[in-house]
Amino acid sequence: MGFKFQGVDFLHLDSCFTADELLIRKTTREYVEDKLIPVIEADFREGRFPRELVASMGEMGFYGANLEGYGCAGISNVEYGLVMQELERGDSGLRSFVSVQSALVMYPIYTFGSDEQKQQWLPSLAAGEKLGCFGLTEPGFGSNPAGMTTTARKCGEEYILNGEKMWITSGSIADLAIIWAKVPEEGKSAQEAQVRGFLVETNLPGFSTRDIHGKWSLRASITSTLTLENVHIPATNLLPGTAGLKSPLMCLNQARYGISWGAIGAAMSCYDTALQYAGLREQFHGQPIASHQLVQEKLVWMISEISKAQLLSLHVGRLKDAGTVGHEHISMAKRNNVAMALETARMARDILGANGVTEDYPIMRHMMNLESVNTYEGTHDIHTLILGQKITGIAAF
Ligand code: TGC
Ligand code: FAD
Repeated sequence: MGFKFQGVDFLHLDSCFTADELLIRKTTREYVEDKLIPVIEADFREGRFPRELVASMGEMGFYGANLEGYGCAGISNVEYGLVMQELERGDSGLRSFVSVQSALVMYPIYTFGSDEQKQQWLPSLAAGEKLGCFGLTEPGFGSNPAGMTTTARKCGEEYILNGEKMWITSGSIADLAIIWAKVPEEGKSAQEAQVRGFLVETNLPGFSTRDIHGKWSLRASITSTLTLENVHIPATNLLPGTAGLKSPLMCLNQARYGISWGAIGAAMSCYDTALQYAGLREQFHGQPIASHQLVQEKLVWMISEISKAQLLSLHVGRLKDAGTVGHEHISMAKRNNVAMALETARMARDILGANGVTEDYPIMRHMMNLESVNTYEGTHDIHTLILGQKITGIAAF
């Protein structure tokens, strides 16, 4: 069941996109329609990541698409955003997989890595031959990663890593983990230890993973705990450009930017489903429910908020392409658009009545996914505080 997606462009925003941007959106939309939509409900129900799509997404050029060289597509940030929008119109889990591979694994290698590290890893990550994960969060440190307890101790020509990372997307299928750890120094306290990033191959002795089961959200995505017990890595696996918490936060900016577009995709799917359903479903006097004022009010709220979110992400994307975006702009887009998408999903579910709670329609799946999206990459409230700090000058964390 379900409806064929019609696209959502109330404000004629397509006139603001270039021909290339529209082409990239079209080909990604067709990919999602062809490859993901037919399998996603079953995969979500079974808690299965559609791994068979990994290679074809590499061929499509989705991984690290807004990076230049090393086999990456080299598209603009707006084009990359449209890819994220279309993927998440299918499912947040697939967008999350591509986000992690691109923004949280390839971006740090591209930005902080040595030439050798880039040559070694980026082409195979771009092709999807190698998979990566990003280990920042720990069991005791989610919103406050500065408190992390994972350490990397320098010992001759090696670092030895110890610690635990939790809630790590793609953890157990990754060939490579980007691990953020504190590097203790002689004569300095643990608090003074600097956070740095490391390339950790997941087949090394002492590295193990355990998948987290029982999620009612992002069921088509793998989430794992990573344990590092005396993992020895060559000193050359340090990402040399990393220096302090700012480095992983720079990676989060890339991922949060993509999420701001992805959330629009999920909202578009919910709105479009509700609109089509409301035109067909009849109640009272043989009239479609779309003829009732209260139903129209919900649809109008949704299309207004989606249109505002589209404008916000497009503008932030243009700023990012111009090199003038601030991380607070990205926080505003992530915070606003995910909250908007969650509310849209809830209203759309309401319009479908009882049918809305079934897997015959994508709405409930999007709603459950968006609960995670609201929490990861900085919770809604953490982004409130980031924005509050920016406008008042006072940190209220
Ligand atoms: P604070 O003292 O504010 O900042 C430390 C240094 O970093 C700078 N900075 C940033 N730089 C770049 N981008 C940003 N977004 C930045 N935010 C801050 C800051 O200027 C400072 O620089 P410097 O030169 O003075 O050293 O740090 P804090 O410890 O007070 O923390 C601030 C806070 C709370 C905003 C930060 O910790 C935070 O964002 N927490 C949320 C954690 C989070 O988002 N985790 C995400 C984990 S990954 C994930 O969820 C993947 S989900 C899968 C998917 O993406 O699909
Ligand atoms: P907490 O930090 O414990 O927050 C709980 C509540 O307290 C929230 O409402 C929060 O807003 C509030 N709160 C916290 N501090 C404050 C404050 N100062 N003021 C007001 N309110 C506050 N992490 C990775 O590193 N890599 C990944 O790949 C990754 N993938 C994920 C995939 C999924 C499906 C999920 C659910 C999470 C993933 N995460 C990942 C972890 C994610 O980034 C964290 O869940 C997130 O940062 C929040 O941390 P927490 O869950 O520990 O919540």
